[in-house]
Amino acid sequence: MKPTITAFAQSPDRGRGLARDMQVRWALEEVGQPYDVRLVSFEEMKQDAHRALHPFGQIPTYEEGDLALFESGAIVFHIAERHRGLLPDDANARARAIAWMFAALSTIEPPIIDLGIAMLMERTESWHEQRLPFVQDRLRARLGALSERLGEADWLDGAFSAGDLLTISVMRRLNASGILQEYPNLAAYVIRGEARPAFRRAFEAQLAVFTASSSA
Ligand code: GTB
Repeated sequence: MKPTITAFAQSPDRGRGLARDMQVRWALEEVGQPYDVRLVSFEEMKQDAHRALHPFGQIPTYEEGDLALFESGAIVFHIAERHRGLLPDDANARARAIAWMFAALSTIEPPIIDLGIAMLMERTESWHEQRLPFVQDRLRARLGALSERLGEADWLDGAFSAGDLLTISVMRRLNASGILQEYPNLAAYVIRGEARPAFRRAFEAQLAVFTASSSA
């Protein structure tokens, strides 16, 4: 059955593919599963019909027959479990790939979000300049460890997996910060992910939504 996902009718990222429908689109493209997209406005997201799908009134959601899911990580995991291509067959390698999925969302992403908050929401605060170096240092500690682990490998643990998909997705939010470039192997890793045909198709699809909405 063809799943339907939700995405911003008007993404604040202006087509840069930073909203989290991007990782769901990417996963669906990797496994070759066609999908429909229902675009929702900020207003619609907070209404009962959407809240029945997503308790927090956000995107993305995923509907497939009787199943309705929220949380991009859970959706990517579901796609990876139901199709071949995003998780290895070997049980131990599969468990490690799942560990990388959790690491992306619960260990790597938080300091990235923290930097985003510091740069976008706290700039005018009197304490911004004092806090920023601590936020940056916490992020550098995380990226340094990840960089060391990745080394010269293409992907985190053998073949490309859902763990790489989520890790690259969360690091893409650093593209404009300059910090990623301090770790050339991580910068190259993100570029390698973005060069995958499935990523390109997903990116173009979300960009088309922005292009259509900005020319309407
Ligand atoms: N943990 C949830 C998940 O992974 O699915 C988080 C979902 C979430 O944060 N959704 C955001 C949302 O619906 C969109 S992706 N926000 C509307 C609301 O809460 O009312 C986060 C996002 C938004 C915008 C940008 N951007 O402009 O760059 C990047 C990421």
